[in-house]
Amino acid sequence: MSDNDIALKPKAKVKLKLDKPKLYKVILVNDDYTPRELVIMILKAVFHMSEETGYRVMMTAHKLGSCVVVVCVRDIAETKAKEGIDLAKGMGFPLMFTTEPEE
Ligand code: TYC
Repeated sequence: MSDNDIALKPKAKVKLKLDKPKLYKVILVNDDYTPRELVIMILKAVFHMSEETGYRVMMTAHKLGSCVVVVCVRDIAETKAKEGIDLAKGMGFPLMFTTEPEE
């Protein structure tokens, strides 16, 4: 090795190990007061569902008591749930969305 040579030491490899984010379910909860059509309208507006998917999700919650709407990261899940609740509330209905961690 001449004097001009620079001994290149291999750089320590930086390996970022990111934990995969925990996922949360947004759950639509049935009630006796919110009109079916309004539930579908909110599912379409907040969760970008088609009329048909909105109808099926609404009817599942109506018959079984609740239905998972979407699974996503916590921040988005909580924001979407709040948007749905607030839209219904603004029209005087008690529609509820909850969030819970996926197993
Ligand atoms: N049960 C309501 C009715 O008969 C409709 C409804 C469905 C409300 C699903 C909430 O999450 C719900 N008008």
